Amino acid sequence: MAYHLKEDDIELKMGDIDFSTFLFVGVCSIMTGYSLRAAMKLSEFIKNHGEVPIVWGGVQPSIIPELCLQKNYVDFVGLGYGEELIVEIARMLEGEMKPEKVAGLAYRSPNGECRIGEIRKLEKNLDCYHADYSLVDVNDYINNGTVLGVIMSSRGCPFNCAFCYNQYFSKRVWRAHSCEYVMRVLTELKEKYSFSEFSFSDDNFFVDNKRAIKILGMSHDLGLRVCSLDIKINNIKEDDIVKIGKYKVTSIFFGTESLNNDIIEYLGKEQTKDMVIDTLKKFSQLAPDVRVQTEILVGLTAEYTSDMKRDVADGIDLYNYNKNFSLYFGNLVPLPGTKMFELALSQNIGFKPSKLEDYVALDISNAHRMVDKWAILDSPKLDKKHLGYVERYSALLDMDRRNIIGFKKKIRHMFFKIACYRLKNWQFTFASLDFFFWKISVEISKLFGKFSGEK
Ligand code: B12
Ligand code: SF4
Repeated sequence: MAYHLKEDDIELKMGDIDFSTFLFVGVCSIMTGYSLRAAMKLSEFIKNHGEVPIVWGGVQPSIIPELCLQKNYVDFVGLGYGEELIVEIARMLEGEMKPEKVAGLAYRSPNGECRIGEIRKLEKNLDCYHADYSLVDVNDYINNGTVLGVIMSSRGCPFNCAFCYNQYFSKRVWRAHSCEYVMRVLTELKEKYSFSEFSFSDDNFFVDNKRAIKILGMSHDLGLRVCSLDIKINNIKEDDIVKIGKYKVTSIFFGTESLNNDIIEYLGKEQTKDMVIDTLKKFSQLAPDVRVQTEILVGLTAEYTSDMKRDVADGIDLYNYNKNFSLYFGNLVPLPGTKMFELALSQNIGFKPSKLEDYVALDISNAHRMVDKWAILDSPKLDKKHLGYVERYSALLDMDRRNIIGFKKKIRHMFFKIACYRLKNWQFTFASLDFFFWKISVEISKLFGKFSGEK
């Protein structure tokens, strides 16, 4: 049985279940931040409603199993990829195996200490795992004919970005399903559900270009449109861009992170500002209908406020190279297990998560409030507030500027221009007024759309 829960649904959806009939409950895909808070709340709720072993897994518990096992509502932690591990955990709980024999399992010894079994070996052939979509209602993931977040054609990434979980989780090993497997899954889903677009949730879809293009072509032939995929620009060639356009991919995303070449190097990104600009220009020339999305991170460890300001201003200049482009400024969170996390600790300016609750607080939505614990701000109070605005104004930057016809588009464009001005000049006086007027204009646009039929 599988449940996909939101934090507020726990009591409503779990209240009537008799957990004592279960062999165990697995709390899955736990991430740093509010996902962890939900996992804690759910596990505590279940423990209070019946005696059943609770097993945690996902990218966050895998890196801090000791802290997780300090909570009495967590009995076991599965480390790393779980397809085979979960079966062995079930066998262990049925008495067929001892915990110490289960590779990749963290458990409590009889005297309460955390013990971690040996590291599991990675299965190279991903096709031997077949996701059982019948366990969830895929309709829950379909919105206006688009399926989001349920299809992965590969796992891991060979790159070494200093802030990314791949450093410890996949150990930079990239594993891929065959094209035939991906097509089989898509065909099965298409027969059963009504959708015309879908996204790939791969970390890096373009590790093997030939394979990536083949999958895009096959999806296109199947009558499906790929609405988003993540790429790394080092791998992309002109011919790939032409094909991405030809197969009508709606949008691609790549991480820019910074336009300051020293910082890019510090991030281990293996790219340069010129490469970013070149990619934008090429998409504009060779695949103008493909929306190009990217992100610049602010509040990096060892980044001074002046660096941040310059990066944000340079980021706004990227709009000159592609009209079907959108940029997001995200606040960095040093995630456990990454080099960035170690750097944040070594700064010695207050960053020192030591209990599970500290990892809950380490939430992206909270990042600008905590940023002075890892970034070097010239005027901490002001800059923390400004970093919050930087992220909020990002939302106003997302618009297609190829044709600005119609009332709604003109209003949107006006706010786009305001956001560009504010960000480029780091000018946030009376910024909250912009968001107030933005809210009002959204309401007016809705009304206007209702009367004029404009979308
Ligand atoms: C799709 C996705 C999303 C979706 C849906 C998330 C979801 N699954 O609920 C959305 C858009 C909502 C999302 C949001 C966010 N995401 Co996200 N997301 C992903 C993505 C691309 C795929 C996740 C996924 O479903 N994978 C498939 C599952 C099967 O993989 P898995 O969770 O790793 O599970 C495996 C193992 O962990 C293990 N396992 C998992 N559970 C269990 C349980 C047991 C009992 C056992 C034994 C094993 C086990 O077995 C599984 C199979 O091998 C990943 C990157 C990636 N490619 O994995 C990022 C990723 C998980 N997200 C990340 C982040 C940072 C976020 C956000 C904080 C981003 C933001 N700016 O807000 C938010 C937080 C959301 C939240 N709830 O807290 C980070 C997490 C880093 C961290 N340290 O936590 C990742 C790794 C991306 C990255 N490169 O940094 N995300
Ligand atoms: S390219 Fe993307 S997925 Fe790969 S290591 Fe860097 S951030 Fe992670």
